[in-house]
Amino acid sequence: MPANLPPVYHAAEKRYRQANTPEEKIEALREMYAVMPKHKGTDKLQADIKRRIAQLKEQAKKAPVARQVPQWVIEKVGAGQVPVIGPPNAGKSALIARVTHADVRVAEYPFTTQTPVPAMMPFENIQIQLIDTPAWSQEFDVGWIPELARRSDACVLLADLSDTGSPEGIAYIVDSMEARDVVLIGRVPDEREGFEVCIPTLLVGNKSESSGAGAVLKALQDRFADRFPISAVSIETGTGLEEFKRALFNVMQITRVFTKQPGKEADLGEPFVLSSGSTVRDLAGKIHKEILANLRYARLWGVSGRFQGQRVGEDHVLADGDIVELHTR
Ligand SMILES: Nc1nc2c(ncn2[C@@H]2O[C@H](COP(=O)(O)OP(=O)(O)OP(=O)(O)O)[C@@H](O)[C@H]2O)c(=O)[nH]1
Ligand SMILES: [Mg+2]
Repeated sequence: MPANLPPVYHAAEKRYRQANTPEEKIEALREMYAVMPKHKGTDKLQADIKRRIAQLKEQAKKAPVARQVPQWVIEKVGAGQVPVIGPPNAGKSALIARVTHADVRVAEYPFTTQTPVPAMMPFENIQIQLIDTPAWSQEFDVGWIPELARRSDACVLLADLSDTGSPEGIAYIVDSMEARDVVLIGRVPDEREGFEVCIPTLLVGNKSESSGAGAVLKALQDRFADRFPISAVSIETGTGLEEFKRALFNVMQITRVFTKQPGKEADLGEPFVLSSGSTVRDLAGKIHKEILANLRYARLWGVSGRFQGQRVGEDHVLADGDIVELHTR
């Protein structure tokens, strides 16, 4: 039976996922419980929420002091936060060094990277915040990487095409994430239930110039093509890097819109970044709550209007590249 959870539930659930302290988590869970419909279809979820609240209360009792912000809580800047995750030596740091201006350590030996390092990758008119992460494999399970991924806007899974063990290495990471309720998936389904969080993910095979790379790429495609979009790059030769950026942008499901004042030229500098499916109302809320409260209608120039200057209501779904003039009371 579908649970038909209301939007307020999903909003509270998002707060739960992004909460940093047990108290914040408990508060969000209580709200989720309060607003959810109580019927047979939600029995399991109700029990699950109660169990989680009880566990968190126990936890809070045991560790009342540790108030430090964990190292994986990195302030989000730009159009989205995207950890680059993968087995040892795949080239995670090399990728970040190549597409951003960050000075990260690249080395032949595994387990070079120890802490998460953020770096901005320019793409067209936006900046995407990539995060370098330590290697993750069966030999070395990095417990906080799922927590980083859970809070992120998208992930890059990086595989080494010169290593025939890559499909196994990637499968290990995907499964370990799922065991922690983080589902990496190419396209996030519209409807979901329970505590799993789905993170849009691009699988990238690196070292495509190495011998045997074709066969490893094929093995990755056979195993993961119905789950993730897959790109191949060679950081060494630069092959595929532009396609990688576009593929990541596509996975992130972003809509970029520009705003304009009545009677003036549009500001085509930095766009507002919204998630796909966002409406005129979402844009107004992102700009200012006063504008949201007094919103009457919008005029559109660009992709999603039927004609230039078309008047649309607040439910109108915006398209990438739209220019929007908001009219308030
Ligand atoms: N042949 C080849 N080697 C590459 C390529 N990209 C990176 N490498 C090499 O792969 C090795 C590992 O690169 P890193 O960027 O340190 O890999 P990492 O995934 O960050 O590794 P850890 O931090 O140890 O997990 C280095 O010797 C790089 O020079 C590539 O496209 N082709
Ligand atoms: Mg590294």
